[in-house]
Amino acid sequence: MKTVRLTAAQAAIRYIAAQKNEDGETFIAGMWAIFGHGNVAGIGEALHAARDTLTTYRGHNEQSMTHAAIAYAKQLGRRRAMAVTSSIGPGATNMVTAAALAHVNRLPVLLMPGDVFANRGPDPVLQQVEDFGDGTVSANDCFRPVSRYFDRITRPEQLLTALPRAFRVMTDPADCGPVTLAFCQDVQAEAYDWPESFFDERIWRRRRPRPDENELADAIEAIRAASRPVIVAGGGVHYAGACATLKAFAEKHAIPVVETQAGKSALPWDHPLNLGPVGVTGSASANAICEEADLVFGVGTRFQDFTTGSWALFRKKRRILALNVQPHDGTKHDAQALIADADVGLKLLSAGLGSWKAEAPAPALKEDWFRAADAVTEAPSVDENALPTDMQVIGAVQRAARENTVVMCAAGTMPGELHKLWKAGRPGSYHMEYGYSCMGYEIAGGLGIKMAEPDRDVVVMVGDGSYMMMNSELATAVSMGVKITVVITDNRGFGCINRLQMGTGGAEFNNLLDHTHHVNPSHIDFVAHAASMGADARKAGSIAGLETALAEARAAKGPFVVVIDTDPYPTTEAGGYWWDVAVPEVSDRQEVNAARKAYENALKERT
Ligand SMILES: Cc1ncc(C[n+]2csc(CCOP(=O)(O)OP(=O)(O)O)c2C)c(N)n1
Ligand SMILES: [Mg+2]
Repeated sequence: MKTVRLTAAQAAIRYIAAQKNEDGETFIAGMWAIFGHGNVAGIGEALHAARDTLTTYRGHNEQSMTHAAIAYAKQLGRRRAMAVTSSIGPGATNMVTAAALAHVNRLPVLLMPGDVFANRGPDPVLQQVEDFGDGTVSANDCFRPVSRYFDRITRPEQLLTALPRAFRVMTDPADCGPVTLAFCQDVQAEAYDWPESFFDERIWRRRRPRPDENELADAIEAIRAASRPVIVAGGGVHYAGACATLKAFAEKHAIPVVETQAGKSALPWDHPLNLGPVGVTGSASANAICEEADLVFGVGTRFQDFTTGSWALFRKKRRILALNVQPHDGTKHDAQALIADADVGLKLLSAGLGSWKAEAPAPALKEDWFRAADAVTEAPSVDENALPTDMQVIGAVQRAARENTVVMCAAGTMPGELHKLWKAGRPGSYHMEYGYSCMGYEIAGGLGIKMAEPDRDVVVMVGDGSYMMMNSELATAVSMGVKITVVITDNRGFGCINRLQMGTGGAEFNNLLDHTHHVNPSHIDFVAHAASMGADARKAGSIAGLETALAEARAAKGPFVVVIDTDPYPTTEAGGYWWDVAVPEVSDRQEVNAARKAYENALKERT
């Protein structure tokens, strides 16, 4: 056997660079890195030597650069991914939140935090967590519950099995998620005689599992037995590349489609069978169809609470059929499962259904919804003095958007409003991280999206709260010359949680900046802040000013930031569905007692 002598870190990087997707692209498109003693000498040296085959990117925070990596994979429908390396200790645990984000959203990312010395010689090293009773514990154990595959590399040759396993998980549609290879510092630098064949190019094809014949027959029967089925399209439709198949299926069988946050843009917004967004942040049209449906047919959805109205919308007595590649998702709440790739599953179902058709929904439902949505997004009249609403901001961004625009967001007021109001055109034009809804995903995520699809206009919608939590990859976007447009809606605090607090009977407390413990009122100059990192930044004093700024953004060469003050209170009243947020059973506040009563009534409704 021909062998090659390399360090474990050099071998890992060489192996990673040789793994391809079915389009012949390297599956891992690059590695984000922040070095410390846990990875600079080992992985750092290997990355430098391999810089022509695997590009290294330097972010400003391990969590946010992992967000960029994850957004990259999400935008490309999991066809490619990125890797991230950190030092040990704080650098590593900074990535744990991002690992959880990838885990919840079923997105691939390869994490390679450094780990303590396997030989334990210098223990305890700087940043080493010491467990008094367990010698095998390190800070990286925090990754275990948020990794689909976790391993600690304590000998070089473990990579011979660990790396193929890592790629199997990241490219497996059912198991897909973050992989953590915690890489002991001394092991990274240790040499080993590797079989040369280990570094041969390898193609990882997207597996498309076919359904079990009995499950397929039962699913066909379930649909045939329904008179008013509805399709709930989730993120799995995008990941399976099944948008066109879904459209053909819906059209042939006249079944209305509603979209989850991850599923939105599966069908164009103006398609007659797209009844709109479903659930807590859904449209009146979609939720009305779901309430009346006798079969809820989920395709590639996790059925999270925002989709199901905390299961008040899809009550148990309603029949649920779930087409999902992952049995865990396909059997939730006693759903009848059809375990298969969404594209394959829909095609086989359609063949089995033949010319069978459901009753098409009345067009009025959709028309009424868009009348309500358009009313809140249209520009205010010029003599209106009130602060603009987030809905009006969405209207302005929508009017400035082009066919290739991707709007993205993760947390705050905007996800719900965008779900309701954004008119998504083609698949991939709406990128919402609403599985973990992680504040701070936005700017870094926007960077990752633009790296994935450089020809698209990327518009990042971010609240002042999320911006303050994590913004420093804006400087990375500036230095990398990556152009993204960032719209900061400054409502002076955590507007959505303030409203949730009021909705559950609470006093306005600790959310808006003016309601926090303070001596000096907050005056954050977001324009100056963004400009200090090199972004082209300006303030829009009105919706008209925002429209002007968005037109200017077109000509910008790098990141363009526009800040607009918005009213923290109004949201779109139309549409929506109940959300289970537990209200205190006893309280001195009358408002809480009233909210509790309403909550208990709602709980009764759900059963
Ligand atoms: C990391 C993280 N911490 C806390 C939350 C809970 N949370 C959701 S939205 C939000 C406030 C967002 O404020 P901002 O970005 O200003 O948006 P706004 O609601 O004001 O529009 C909070 C605290 C979260 N989603 N993520
Ligand atoms: Mg805010």
